[in-house]
Amino acid sequence: MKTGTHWACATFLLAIGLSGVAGATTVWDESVDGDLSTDPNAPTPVQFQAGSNIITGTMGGPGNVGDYITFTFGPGQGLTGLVLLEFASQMGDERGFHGINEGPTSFIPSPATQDNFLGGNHLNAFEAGTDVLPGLATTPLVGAGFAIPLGEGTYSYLIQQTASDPTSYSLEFQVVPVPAAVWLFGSALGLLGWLRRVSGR
Ligand SMILES: [Ca+2]
Repeated sequence: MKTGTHWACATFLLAIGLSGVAGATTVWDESVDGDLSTDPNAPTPVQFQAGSNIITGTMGGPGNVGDYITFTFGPGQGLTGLVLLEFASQMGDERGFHGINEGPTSFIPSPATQDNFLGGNHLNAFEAGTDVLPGLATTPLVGAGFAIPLGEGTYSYLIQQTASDPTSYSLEFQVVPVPAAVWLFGSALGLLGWLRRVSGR
């Protein structure tokens, strides 16, 4: 009976570990899920979960200057990182723009709308592999900036390339893992109990 319990616990811990490794969730992939909205008045709603949320798409081509999404964080949720995984232009313009604002709708960036953004910044190909959220939050090109994590509320995000240069991109939204932390705490307690039982034999 004890051995069975240990196996169950070990399997449980393995599952937790695997879920940690496989924690990146593809939230939207335009090649699978269709084009994201190009309309600032109607961003595509996406559901973020605790952990890594990946969005992959293309913008910058004719009729697709920018992609717009909107998302909501509940209590205890927030954005802690935004990693640019990929930024690949077809014609060599390696600088785009991205921005975040409060509310379920967004704006076409312009001198008239720039103050509506919490933060907006250039997004460069050379930033691939880095977290671009701190730049957006603390040294934005437009907007007053914001604190990290970006907490409870509804927000919209846009990524754009105004040059007619189709650019594929991939972004990883890192959401405060409150439930995951609870799970880890629980599994740590489980591990402790398991070690005690093992060492006590
Ligand atoms: Ca698109």
